[in-house]
Amino acid sequence: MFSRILIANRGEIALRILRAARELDIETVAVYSTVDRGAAHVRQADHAICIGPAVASESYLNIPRIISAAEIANVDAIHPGYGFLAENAHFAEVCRSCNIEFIGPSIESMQLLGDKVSCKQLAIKHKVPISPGSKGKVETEEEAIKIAKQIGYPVIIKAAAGGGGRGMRVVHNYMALRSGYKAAMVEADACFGDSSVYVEKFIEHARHVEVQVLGDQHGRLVHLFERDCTMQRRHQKLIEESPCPVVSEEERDALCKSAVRLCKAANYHSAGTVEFLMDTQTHEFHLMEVNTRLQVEHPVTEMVTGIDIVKTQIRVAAGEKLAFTQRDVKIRGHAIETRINAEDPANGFAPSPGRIERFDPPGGPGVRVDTHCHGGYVVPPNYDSMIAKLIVHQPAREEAIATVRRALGEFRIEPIATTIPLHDRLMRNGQFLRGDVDIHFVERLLEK
Ligand code: MV4
Repeated sequence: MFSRILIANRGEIALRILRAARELDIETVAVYSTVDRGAAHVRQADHAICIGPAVASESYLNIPRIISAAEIANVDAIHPGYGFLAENAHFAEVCRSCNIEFIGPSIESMQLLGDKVSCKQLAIKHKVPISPGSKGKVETEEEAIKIAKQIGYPVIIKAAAGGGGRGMRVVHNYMALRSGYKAAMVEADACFGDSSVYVEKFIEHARHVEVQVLGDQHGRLVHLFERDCTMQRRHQKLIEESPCPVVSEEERDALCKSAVRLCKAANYHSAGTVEFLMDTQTHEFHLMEVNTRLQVEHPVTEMVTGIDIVKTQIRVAAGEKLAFTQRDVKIRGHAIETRINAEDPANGFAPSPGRIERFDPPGGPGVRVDTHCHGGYVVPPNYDSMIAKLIVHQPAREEAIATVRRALGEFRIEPIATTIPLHDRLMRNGQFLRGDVDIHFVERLLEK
């Protein structure tokens, strides 16, 4: 096992990783920007190194500074958390060249699955359901038009190097495709330094359902069932739950098996997530992308399976074998996560950084709060606005929703604006309660 690891992140996830490391008896090294000098992850780590100013490009995203800290602290491994450098194959390469273990998948899997075109080609080869469209990247406007004619409008143009909703555009007809195709390529080149795009049928009414996987470096890979992340706004998830309230046992089995097939084909190890769109009318699944990292919403899966994903991720990175098989993984009850952001839902979700005078998290049966905040904490304006995750676990969905409502009522965060009132509203919404939502639901509700 590792003796010492560096956590290349901040906020709640830095604390989450620190806790996992401590339970594994691994020393922790925190890194921080000047604005985070008093942060909980800095105070709680065994060692802490300042890596630069608040601006992420000069601290948490700065590879030379993080590697320098890792060398000075003489760590065995780096955990990147999520965001920042977590899906950066170049960073994993630098770690390898410095003899530091990157706690994540191999560089090769990150590259193969990170490129949406090669990921989709692998999916086709292994009979993982996809949306009909181009076989690979689309090189010319004529080709895009030909494919759109075959599959029918609307179609979606996606950047091969995109992901998480960046670098895509939906077109509803021939004229929009003619003007959109070049623009999509120019945009992809500007955003990702890669102009490759591909085209597929746009699924108009869909849910976001994703499968958590965990693999070791000895060829074992299991799934931890699915999460439903349909409740989102502008590609930012708001609520995640497990299991998905609308998939049948047969659908679940097929979905999870296809995620395992794809990841095994990519020689995947570590924690990963295969995202699918589920057509709300036909219940057909279509691969969206693979996230080669630990995700924000991993706790809902931890609650329903009882598996500590972060500890497992560290163990397999150190070369250990998975200590459980697929048969050992069971869904126990229902878990829901609500993301509490320092944003004002009543004012267009404007960021609401600043000093939190009062921070009283909820407690009691079935409640877990993952946060780095406390009374007196100042939310800096420089990073992601998520300040806490409220996760509940109960035997059934209805009870879980009741617990979320109860816990939201206990949660006091003052005086900054947060997404708590929005969550309270969503947890009483009839369509959400019935499972009658799609990925556009929240935006449509807020328009009203
Ligand atoms: C799609 C899609 C519909 N059809 N692909 C969004 C993020 C990235 N993972 C891919 N995404 C989507 N891909 C096909 N073939 C719908 C989405 C999508 C979405 C699209 C427009 C507006 C909001 C959306 C929210 C989630 C997913």
